Amino acid sequence: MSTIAPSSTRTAPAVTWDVDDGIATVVLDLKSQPVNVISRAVKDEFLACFAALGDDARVRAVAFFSGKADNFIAGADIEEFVKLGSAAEAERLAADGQEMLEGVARFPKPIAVGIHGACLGGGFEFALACHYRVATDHPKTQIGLPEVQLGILPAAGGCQRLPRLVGARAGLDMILAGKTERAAKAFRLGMVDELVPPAILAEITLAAARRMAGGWRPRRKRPGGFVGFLLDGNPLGRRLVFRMARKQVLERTAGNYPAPPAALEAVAYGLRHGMAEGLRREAQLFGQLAVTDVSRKLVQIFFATNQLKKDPGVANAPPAVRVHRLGIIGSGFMGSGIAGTAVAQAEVDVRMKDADLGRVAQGTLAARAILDDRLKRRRITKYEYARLVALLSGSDTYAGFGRAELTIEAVFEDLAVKQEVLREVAQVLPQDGVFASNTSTIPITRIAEAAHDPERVIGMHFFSPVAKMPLLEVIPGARTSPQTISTAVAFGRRLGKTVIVVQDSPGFWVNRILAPYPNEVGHLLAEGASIEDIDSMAVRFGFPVGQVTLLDEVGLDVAVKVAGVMQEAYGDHIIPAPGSGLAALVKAGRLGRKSGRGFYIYKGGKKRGVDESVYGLLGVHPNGGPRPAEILQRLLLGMVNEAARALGEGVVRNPRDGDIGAIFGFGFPPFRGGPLRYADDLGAERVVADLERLAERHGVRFTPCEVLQEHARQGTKFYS
Ligand code: T1G
Repeated sequence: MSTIAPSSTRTAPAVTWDVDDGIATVVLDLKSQPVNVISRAVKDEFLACFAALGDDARVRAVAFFSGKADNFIAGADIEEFVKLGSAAEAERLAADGQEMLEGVARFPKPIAVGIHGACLGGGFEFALACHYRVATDHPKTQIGLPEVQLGILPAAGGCQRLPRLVGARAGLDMILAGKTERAAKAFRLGMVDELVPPAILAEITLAAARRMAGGWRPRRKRPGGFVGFLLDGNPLGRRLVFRMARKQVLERTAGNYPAPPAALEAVAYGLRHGMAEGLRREAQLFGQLAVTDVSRKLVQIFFATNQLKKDPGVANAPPAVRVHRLGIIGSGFMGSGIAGTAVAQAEVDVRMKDADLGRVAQGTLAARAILDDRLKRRRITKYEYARLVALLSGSDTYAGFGRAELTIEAVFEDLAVKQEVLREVAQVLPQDGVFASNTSTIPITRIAEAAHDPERVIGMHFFSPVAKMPLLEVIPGARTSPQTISTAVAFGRRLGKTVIVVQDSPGFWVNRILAPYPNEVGHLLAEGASIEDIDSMAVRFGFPVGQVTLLDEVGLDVAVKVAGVMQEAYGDHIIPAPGSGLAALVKAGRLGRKSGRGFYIYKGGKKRGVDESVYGLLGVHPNGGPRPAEILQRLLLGMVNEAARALGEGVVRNPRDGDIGAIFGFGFPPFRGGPLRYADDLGAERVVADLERLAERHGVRFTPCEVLQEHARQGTKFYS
């Protein structure tokens, strides 16, 4: 086995190789890290290795593999590029990476690469520079260029090589959304040449290297056939493709994310002016993006979610109980959503229960719909679909709940009903079975009063729709045991959720910091603001939808319920606007999207315009109201103030959890980093001054909380 002396910081070399019968087998295994990444040091080892192989007359071809069990290469080392001090330095880093891969692409001996596990960013760009790609047909094998999700673009040739391999449209579809694909789809798109079971990856890759050593070269058919030729294959067609892509990108990013338009520019420029010019433009654009605040914020979110992935949720956490069977009580919208997600993500046995078999059947169908959707989008095979569907069962009794390590209730939002369910199921739950409530407003400690052993009662607050919303709030009650916490957190993570542990106080974290937001909508409408103005300001700030639209999505009846709990708990500063407010709409049967009418009209599942008659029902008149800038300030600073106040009370353990909760819970714009990072960017002094000005004009609901005042006094930040 040959190696290159590793850099001073590492003892073991990352790149090793052997030569056998003319084929050099190269293995990358960064022993110091759980995943392979391409750092400067690894790049140096690559360069030295390929130089040695180039000079080695025994070598006629190369087969490249990762030495990691489930990871190929996770890309360039993100830790390195966040330390970049200038656009020029970043551009240099990209150009160096391009140069290395140009060396691979032009290597005088053919290189076949065997891919198993995550092959992302610079890792896939390396594979694209190689001459033949074999990938394993395995769930762990994810292939793509996710760079725009970090606020940058693929800068080691990805914007040039991928569109040339799979066509401009398919390449842009991957790059502009930062998609990663399962190996089967990557094969269908032409991103890899062969799809094999993991057991024969080495054999097939070596065979390909031998074939190429003998002069064989892969003949890849033109991607996309005739349409591909019409649109991807000529400048006129491509001009149309780029124009449409530019339109979609601007619609999706609302101009808040510079990376996708820049990536489009890098792809278009390269296809117009050739590979070399394309690479130069790519490096230049990467340099500009890598030092932006947007990229820094998105990278902070990447590392924050990674830290949360490893956080058991409680200090000195006892090992979590592994859940093999999940019990679900209440097969309505939330219950069936949890059931379907549990089968699809965690592949556990799910037993549903509801008052009658009719409801159970409906719930089972709704849960199965999550699997249907994955089958339709080819995320699972027919065989996997059949196997997963078989994991779902239901009944109108608690039969089967005796083997459920975890049971989650999602019944009607009422304390007495939930306590009754707890008493019933407690009679059949296994010795160390955990009971979790999906309540969004009722204190867990209150629910647990109905339990013989409240240590095993916890809150698991999912967001709707469960299969799509990434956040899970885990809420320990006053007597919940550490093992119950670690069990709930671990299971939440198996569902693919980002889990934050929050305090058992009204509204928990997400509904708590959201509370001032809909409340302020009431005040703004009463002062003559229009629904359009309120929603458009929020979207321009970066929210996926406006607050009024969000109320219609959540359901006005649910919003009234949550608002009631918030006003009761925090009446000193959550002060509703005069008049009947949302209750009048609910009384008129307007529940939002689910009833076809709320603030907006919904037809055929689509949102139509504002329902003007809603103003009459609310007793308000949209006659101009506050200036747009003030609308936004009042919506945002109310939330920032509540987030700071709740953090001060320990509702979340740290600002990281708070910001991740806001971003994943209700779409606080990721490029702003979350309400607490946003407050840091504004500066506590300015936030306090703005709040004091608003309090003078609009009342105590804007009185800056003590936490913010202290930061303003000390000149400190939430993130030190
Ligand atoms: N750089 C640095 N550290 C990384 C890393 C990376 N690219 N990827 C993962 N890590 C760390 C991570 O922080 C964690 O650290 C540990 O590895 C295990 O990760 C030129 C410039 C690969 C799917 O965006 O999506 O290439 O917490 O817990 O759940 O165009 O990590 O243990 O200290 O997430 O199995 C583009 C990012 C880079 C992929 C594995 N690449 N990584 O998930 O493990 S930009 C990405 C992931 C680029 C080029 C550009 C996931 C994963 P710690 P983990 P996992």
